[in-house]
Amino acid sequence: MADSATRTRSTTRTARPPLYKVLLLNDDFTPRDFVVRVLKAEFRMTEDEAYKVMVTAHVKGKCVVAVFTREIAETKAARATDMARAEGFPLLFETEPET
Ligand code: TYC
Repeated sequence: MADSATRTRSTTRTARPPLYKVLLLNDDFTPRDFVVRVLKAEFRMTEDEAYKVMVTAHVKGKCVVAVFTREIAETKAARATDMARAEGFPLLFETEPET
């Protein structure tokens, strides 16, 4: 068969992995500054990005922080939540599959 001819693939392309959202949940106790600090540290956000996400969660109850593959989303959510526990704050990050 000539190089330019069309041929049927003998293998299937690898599917893209499913993606998971990391959600920031509001609470009445964690200081705003601390939420911003955690977002900057764990999700590499700028001050402005982190502030906007914090205010959205504060007003609406929750906010999508970022989207990753499952293991990365779960690890980052756990690390961010642990940072808050270490300081005695109830701040919570959750993961949820993207539909
Ligand atoms: N609601 C908190 C306060 O008024 C601040 C806050 C914002 C906490 C966002 C959590 O995800 C959060 N101190």
